[in-house]
Amino acid sequence: MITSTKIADIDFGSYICNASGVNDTTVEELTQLAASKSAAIVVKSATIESRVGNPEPRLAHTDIGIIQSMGWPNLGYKEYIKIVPELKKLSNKPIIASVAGFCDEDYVTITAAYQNSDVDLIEISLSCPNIDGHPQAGYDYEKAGNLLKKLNGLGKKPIGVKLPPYLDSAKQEQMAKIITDNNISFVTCINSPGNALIIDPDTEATLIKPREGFGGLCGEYIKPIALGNVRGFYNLFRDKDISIIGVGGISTGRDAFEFLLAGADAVQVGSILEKEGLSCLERIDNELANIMESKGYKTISEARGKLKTI
Ligand code: RRO
Repeated sequence: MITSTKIADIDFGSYICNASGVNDTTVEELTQLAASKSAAIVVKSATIESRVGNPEPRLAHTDIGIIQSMGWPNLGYKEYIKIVPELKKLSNKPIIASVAGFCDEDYVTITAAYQNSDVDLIEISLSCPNIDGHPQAGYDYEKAGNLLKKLNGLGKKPIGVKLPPYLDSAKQEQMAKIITDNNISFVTCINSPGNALIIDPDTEATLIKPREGFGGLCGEYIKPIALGNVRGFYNLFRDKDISIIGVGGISTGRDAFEFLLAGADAVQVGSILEKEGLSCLERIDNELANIMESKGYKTISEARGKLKTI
């Protein structure tokens, strides 16, 4: 496949996979992902215990995206580890586990368990925006550095970090240093910008119930911020062996190609997957392949990062 790629030296058969949190929470959804054209199976961020998440309505669509405050609904890491061998029987796609937690000990326990499981890559979420009293570690450099130090050396599987958006290049540089100091193999950026608020002027109300309507913003709203973050890390990691997964507002092959030019090794899709269903994975990958062919690019690495400035 012209769109095949690698993340942390692991082969991905195509460029597009699901974003954590979409169609990846229940056993049924993960089984569907295994049968889909997703390049990988990204599993919902797991906590120590299962969680039902925030009260509904907790996700709402607008014309250009989504606001959500899911609140970490998940089956708990042990359930995910149990079903991984089954998923591996159904497909040979890489499996990306996502780790969440309320304290460093949670992260250590879950990461160590995933290191001893059949997953292929482990993504540490430093960026869930929707839990009251649980600030995002991606904005607390000391906390993030200490945590990543503890996760280093728990096993041989590549560790990545899922990052919040940085709106200041100095802040991004600080995080890049923590990443390079701690043996991190890939970054996934960006998680939903938090504390967004969408108001319906007709009803004079918020669109979602939890946290008085505040939530994570997804979809077209955030694409330029995601692209800026991908490009920023691409520039900061030019001489490093760190892969970049882009996520934020990708719904067409054209969007994916923009992320490729910015420097993404692969991309994840969330809002469009929520809206269109699993068929979008193949559609976007085919659209990307057509654009690459029409421009004479034969591989992802030929086009990666080739953004021109004017
Ligand atoms: O479940 C969520 O509310 C959630 C998570 Br864990 C995350 O990482 N990002 C997000 O926007 N929502």
